[in-house]
Amino acid sequence: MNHRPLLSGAVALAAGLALAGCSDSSSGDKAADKAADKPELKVAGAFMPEPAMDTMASGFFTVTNKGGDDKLTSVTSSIAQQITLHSTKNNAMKEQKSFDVPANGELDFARGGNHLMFEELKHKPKQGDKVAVTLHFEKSDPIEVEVPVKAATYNPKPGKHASH
Ligand SMILES: [Cu+2]
Repeated sequence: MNHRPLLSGAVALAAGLALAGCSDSSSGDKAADKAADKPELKVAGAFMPEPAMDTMASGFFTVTNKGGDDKLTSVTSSIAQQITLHSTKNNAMKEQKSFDVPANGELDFARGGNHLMFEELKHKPKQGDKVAVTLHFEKSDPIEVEVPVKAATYNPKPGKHASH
């Protein structure tokens, strides 16, 4: 129950409208919604390193889950034309269609690992800015996150650092 200020709500609404044409998942049957397995998601530690390029930026965060399993299916923001989900393995990035948010577990995005790729930026974010981003899940309602833009080298989890 983390209520966001009105502004990000408006942004999310706009993003939702823009996306409406892409969604064909209105056929979800509520009966399959087992109450006991309901995911309980929380997003923390979000940040975007100030991008070096005008067109592309990356983003990181952690989703913790105190309930049943879920899936991160897409991410939207009014700042970018497209946001893709990437994993990194052996220093090679790979685009993913979705990421599992395991039951009673977490989905971690960190430098050198999973990351968001903001493509075709509408403007270049600067350190100190906040970027409104909406995370979309298979089961849970979308979660809005105000992602702070940090220094280009910012890394809160240096232990996981790898070149990227
Ligand atoms: Cu990438």
